[in-house]
Amino acid sequence: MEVSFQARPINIKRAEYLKSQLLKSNFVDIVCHSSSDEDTIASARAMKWLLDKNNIPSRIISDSADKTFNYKNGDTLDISSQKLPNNPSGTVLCVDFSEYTRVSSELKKYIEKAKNLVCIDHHSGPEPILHGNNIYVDLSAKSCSGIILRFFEALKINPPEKIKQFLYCGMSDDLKKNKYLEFADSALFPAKTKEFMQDKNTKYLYTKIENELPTDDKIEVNKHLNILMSLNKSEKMFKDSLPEKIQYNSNGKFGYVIIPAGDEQWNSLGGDNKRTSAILRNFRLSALKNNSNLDSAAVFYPTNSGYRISIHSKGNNVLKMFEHIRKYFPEFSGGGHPERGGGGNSGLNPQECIRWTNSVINCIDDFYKSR
Ligand SMILES: [Mn+2]
Repeated sequence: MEVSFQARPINIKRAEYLKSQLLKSNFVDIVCHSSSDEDTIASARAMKWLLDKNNIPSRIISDSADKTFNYKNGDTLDISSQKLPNNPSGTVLCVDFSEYTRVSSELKKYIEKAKNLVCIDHHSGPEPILHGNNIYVDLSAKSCSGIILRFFEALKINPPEKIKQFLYCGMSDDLKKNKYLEFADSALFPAKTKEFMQDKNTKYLYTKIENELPTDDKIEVNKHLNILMSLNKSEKMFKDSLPEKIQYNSNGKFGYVIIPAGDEQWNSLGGDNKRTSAILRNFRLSALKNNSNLDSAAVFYPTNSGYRISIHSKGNNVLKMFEHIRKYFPEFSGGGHPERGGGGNSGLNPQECIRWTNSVINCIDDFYKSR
């Protein structure tokens, strides 16, 4: 048996082998990676459906699954890893990850004790969970949901509409992260990029599931993924208020908005969460797009544990900027990518937040003065 499991049409023997590994046990723990995203959750739900169909009890385990995944009312995850028993009673199936750095140390210990292990994934990493026939990794696949679709296809299994909708959601979200799909603020359907059109397997699979799903199902998923399209009245007001609050450094290269600790509007929106961070990200990107003199745009805002800056830079200066800040302000912790990043501080009182913010702003101003 070959090790690799392609998102291309799957050899029936390989698919049957995987299925037999899952069905031979009397219980399956389906494990998602930490910071569970749509793809790992959709993959887990589709596999749980298959196990249910074959009368094998199972449950979905996640270190950290946001409740926002439940765009279908009443559809919740089975269990969190905090409630785990000491030992897995049957098979452990890892979806959308296949190495230990993707889970907490508690979950790692749990997985290590499994009598039978299966992994389905499209990533590779430094600490593989297993080697051999039971690990199916296809690095060419753009989502684990896509691999699961191929798996069902090989076995001639036609999942119900609800499962297809989950898989469509998992695929769309990973394709968005890969820049294969682009969501415009107000469009009901994402645009397909050149990269998407050139990837034969992705194009085939995504088009297939698109054709099989009713329009309403697809719109529901897209609204869920495209947060800016489904803003409520107060979220919209907040979004519209941000450009008015922008301040600039001395040469206008750096634009920023400060949301003070204890800000009422911010707190009424639930503080730092998936929805507010989508709004802040949109503000930074539009500010950069609309002002050609601006090199970077940032927001300072309170989080659950402290205070934070999130920043985007057109000239890919984020990491250089952070390095510069640390020269004068060594306790600043920040990281990310050249084009976007963030840094934060925990346990500050409001007075300290102001001081922290001013220090960061002064350092960034100094960074731009020298350029
Ligand atoms: Mn994935």
